Amino acid sequence: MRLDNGNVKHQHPCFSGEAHLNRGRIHLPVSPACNIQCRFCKRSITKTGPERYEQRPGFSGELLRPEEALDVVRRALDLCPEITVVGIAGPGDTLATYHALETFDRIHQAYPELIKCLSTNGLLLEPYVDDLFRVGVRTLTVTVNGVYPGILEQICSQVIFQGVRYKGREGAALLIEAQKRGIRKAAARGILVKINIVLIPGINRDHIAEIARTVKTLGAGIINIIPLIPQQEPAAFTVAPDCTELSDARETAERYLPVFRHCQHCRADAAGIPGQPDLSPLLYEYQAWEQTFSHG
Ligand code: CLF
Ligand code: SF4
Repeated sequence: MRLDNGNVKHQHPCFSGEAHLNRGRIHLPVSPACNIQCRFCKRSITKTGPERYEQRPGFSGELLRPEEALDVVRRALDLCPEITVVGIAGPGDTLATYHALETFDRIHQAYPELIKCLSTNGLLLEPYVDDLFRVGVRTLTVTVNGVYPGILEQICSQVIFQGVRYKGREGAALLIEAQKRGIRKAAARGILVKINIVLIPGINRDHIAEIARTVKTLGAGIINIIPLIPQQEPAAFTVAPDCTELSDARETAERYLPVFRHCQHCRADAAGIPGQPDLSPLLYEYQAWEQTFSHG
């Protein structure tokens, strides 16, 4: 099957309202580290047994290794032949380490017909667009929670770029500009770009129109608004948006771009048709990630 844009959209459960009912995805949790710190992010890995490891930006731990991924995909396709998409969405940032690119390279050689889908915070997207295209990535998600540094600094506390730590507004500005360059280049390369926005009441609720307008000018094709999954702390992140806030945000974004409304807030190791029983317990030895935040 040749994967042109129309075909990709039609076959992808997260880019088409139709396909989400009958097409599946397998997430490969190969990306251990992150290069920014979102204030709401709490990644953790729990192996069976008493061990428990917290993950923070820059921390690297062993998850699924790129060389193990092909076997997981083979088994997933046996269990669920409706799978059309191989996604890498975490649990850290997918471009903070080389693991996602290496994994896609292996999968693309064995299964060129499967759609490769990457989700990233976008900090390192621009320099990797050509490499991503080469290893078969045709759909991409970038999480854009703010396009003004004064707003994004309330959500993202620091950015680590080329070995230097940037805090507060300086880091936020750097991330915004990197995301813009990356989205523009990816869209121009022919990759379908979805924008995820984590809706955080009190911080970016009134900023949705500006985000949507900005990403549309960069070439993004669809928006997915993800309600914040409330955390214990800090205080600004303890309250999830209610149904009205979510619905208003979607309507606002829809003035600029189509909005995907079937998101299942998948974990980094989700498998199967979204909304149907998750197959990951049959594929992975351990259940690795808490349902805290999805990069999908
Ligand atoms: Fe995975 Fe995300 Fe690709 Fe889909 S999920 S990397 S675009 S293959 Fe889909 Fe899951 Fe929602 Fe994401 S339902 S969290 S939108
Ligand atoms: Fe990194 Fe994603 Fe967590 Fe943000 S939400 S700190 S991008 S892993």
